[in-house]
Amino acid sequence: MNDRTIRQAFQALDQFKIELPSWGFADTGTRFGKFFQDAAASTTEDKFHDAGVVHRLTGCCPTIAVHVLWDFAPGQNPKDVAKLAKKHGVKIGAINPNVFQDQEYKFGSFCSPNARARKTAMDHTLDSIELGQAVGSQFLSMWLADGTNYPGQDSIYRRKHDLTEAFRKIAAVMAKKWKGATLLVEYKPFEPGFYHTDIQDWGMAYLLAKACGKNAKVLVDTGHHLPNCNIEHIVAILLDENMLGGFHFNDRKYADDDLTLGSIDPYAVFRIFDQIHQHMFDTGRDPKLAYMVDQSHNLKPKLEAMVQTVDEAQKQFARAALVDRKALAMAQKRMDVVGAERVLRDAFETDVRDLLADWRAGHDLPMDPVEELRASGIIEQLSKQRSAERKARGEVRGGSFA
Ligand code: PSV
Ligand code: MN
Repeated sequence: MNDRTIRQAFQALDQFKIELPSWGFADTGTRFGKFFQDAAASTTEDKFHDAGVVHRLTGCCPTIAVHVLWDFAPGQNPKDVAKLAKKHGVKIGAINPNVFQDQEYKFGSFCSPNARARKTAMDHTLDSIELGQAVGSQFLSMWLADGTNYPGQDSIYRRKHDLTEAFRKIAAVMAKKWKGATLLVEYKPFEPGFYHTDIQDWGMAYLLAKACGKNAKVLVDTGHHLPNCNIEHIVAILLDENMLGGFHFNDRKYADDDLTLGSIDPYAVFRIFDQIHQHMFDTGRDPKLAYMVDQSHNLKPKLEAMVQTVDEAQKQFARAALVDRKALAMAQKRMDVVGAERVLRDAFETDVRDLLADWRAGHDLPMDPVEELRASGIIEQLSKQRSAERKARGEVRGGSFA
């Protein structure tokens, strides 16, 4: 690495911010059960506290995404929730309406054949828009569980039409009431709909976002693709069309596994960031993407898993900044396949740990945030404190190992 490339990587790290999900700090489970962690966050304040810890350790997580039903109590003043976040050194990021949990949504939300369910979903989303505006957020992230389980169960056409009309309305209300905010349209090919999903892939998310107008873009959740899908290709196309809004980062081996970023395939993360850096290099523009984590930590201690993910994201982002773009362009022009690939691999195989440590030292951050967290005793202290608090609240839950 020479001085120029180090400067490049430092600049990239200065720009790189990644949002944490409030739900990544709380107890979650699989379809088969929940495994509890004593240090897991129970309250919204616990989640903000934990996000604050991650931000203090890494310096690049100033915002936390919230799920409306999980993080706001009914009737609560949203400004109080924003104040709570501020108290812990973070701000509220993307607002996630929840139109998948209530019994009413058994056959879908905006796509349900039942007009009452469609209206409930719309009312909740309009409330979420008010919330987002009140807390100063910039994003409304929409993920729907809508889909069907059996051929013939419902009209795919009718569902698409109702969905498009609903999203148009949401975007129009946002444009009027929530200036500057973006509607992020998330897709997922299956689960819980196992025959068809109404927003199944980037093509459908793109169509919906296009139908909405300028304030809607596509959100790519890395776990929401069929096996072997070339995600960086999707990223490149969406960037080129100015239709990429942001990411939900996680890793997977089989399906939407929600594993920590890069735990299975770090090169895939690098290749996504590479396309983003390439686009910035080609256009000279920053696409201002909303980088977010969307993980559910079942076995790893939640705080450790989050810091590990952020560290990995910074590593891969810095590596992608090291790609010698001119050498790559020349190799491509020469049709030198091996040469071009070697340029990418050179960057990917660079050990950036010292570079990251130097960047952190320059920002008064711990050089190894995972190690710092493990040595700090914070998790042990939270385990004791939160167990006592749960006991005092009379909360009963199963025993836990950690
Ligand atoms: C759905 O699988 C998803 O990726 C959506 O982003 C949800 O909001 C999130 O996970 C939490 O359930
Ligand atoms: Mn997601």
